[in-house]
This record gives sequence, structure tokens and C-alpha cells, in this order.
Amino acid sequence: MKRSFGSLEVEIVRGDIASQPDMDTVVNAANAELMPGGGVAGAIHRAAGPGLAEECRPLAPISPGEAVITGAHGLPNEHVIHVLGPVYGRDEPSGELLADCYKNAIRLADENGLSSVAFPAISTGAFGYPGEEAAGVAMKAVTGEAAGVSNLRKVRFVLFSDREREVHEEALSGVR
Ligand code: AR6
Repeated sequence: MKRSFGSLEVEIVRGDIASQPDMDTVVNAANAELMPGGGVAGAIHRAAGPGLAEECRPLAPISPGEAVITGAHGLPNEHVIHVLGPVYGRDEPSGELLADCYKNAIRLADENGLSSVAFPAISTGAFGYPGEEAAGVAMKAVTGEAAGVSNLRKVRFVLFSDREREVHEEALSGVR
């Protein structure tokens, strides 16, 4: 599914965030230390190789909502943008912090002259954010940035399951 907001296209697909070769940058659902972990952080660091963790070390720790950019190493992209999502029920206000992840990643991509960015569903795995609620926050945050970008033309959400994809499609359909 795709929808356009001004010059920004938002697309939703099922897939693996570590296998998006046509995107300038992928977003990592990182831990504060920016080290390899489970889920998205595991897949990204595995595909990137040890050079990514090495480049990350001096940039850590990061705070919930913050985004930092690195090279992509063995991944088929130019860059990786690492964000720390809120732990649901602990990092408050969780909705604002989750929205900040998307907004800050988009601004960082745009400032670096990138034209496409792929996101996973930040905080909805190990960090426990309920999927539907997170999808609503994500779509509102991303589409709200459309008017402010100069270089970015495409945002792709890459969801691991058909259920997650559907939930995101519903949330995107609901954006006015
Ligand atoms: N591609 C796309 N989506 C994925 C992939 C993948 N390869 N793998 C998992 N997902 P999570 P978080 C989905 O846990 O909640 C890590 O250990 C997954 O089904 O990766 O922000 C870090 O080190 C879920 O819907 O991120 C942190 O400590 C979503 O991506 C912590 O987990 C996010 O799941 C971050 O937790």
C-alpha cells in the first residue's frame, strides 16, 4: 500500500528491514548502547558486520526518542539511522518519545541529503509497545513531517508479519 503526502510517498510492505537494497537508509530499533541485540538490532548488526558496532561505540549512549546516523557497512544501503524507542510503561510520555524517534530519523535523513528511509515498527517487540497504538503514532509522526522535508521522497514501513502490515495499512488509511 502507498499514499502520497505532498512530495513524500509513504509505503507499507511486509519484509525484512535488513534486506531493503533500494533504500538510502534503514532505521535500527536500537538499544541505548547501540550494540547488537535481538529483533531488528540483531538482524541489522548481523548483516552489517562488526564494523557497525565499532562505529556506534563512540556515539552511545542515546536517550529515548534520539536518532544518530552511521555508515551501513555490509548492508546494501548508504546509512543506518539508529533510534532508541521508549520501553512501554517505563519511558514516559511514551507516545511523544515514539513520535520523536520517527521525526528525528526523518529530519536526520533529510539533513544528510537522503531521499529514502525504511522503518521497522519501533518499540513493538522487546520494548512492548502495543502494535495498533504504535502504528497510529508512527503514521501521524511521519506524515506530519511531509511538509518540512527538502530531500526525502520516500518512507517505507517494513513489517515482519501480515498482521503487523495490516495494522499499519489501517493506520495509514486513517490519516487525513
Ligand atoms: N525486519 C523487520 N521487522 C523486524 C525484524 C526484521 N528483521 N525483526 C523483528 N522485527 P524489536 P524494540 C519486528 O524487538 O521493541 C533489541 O534487542 C518485530 O516483530 O526489534 O524497539 C534491541 O537491542 C517487532 O514488531 O525492537 C533493544 O534492546 C519490531 O520489529 C530492543 O530489542 C520491533 O521489535 C528494542 O526493542
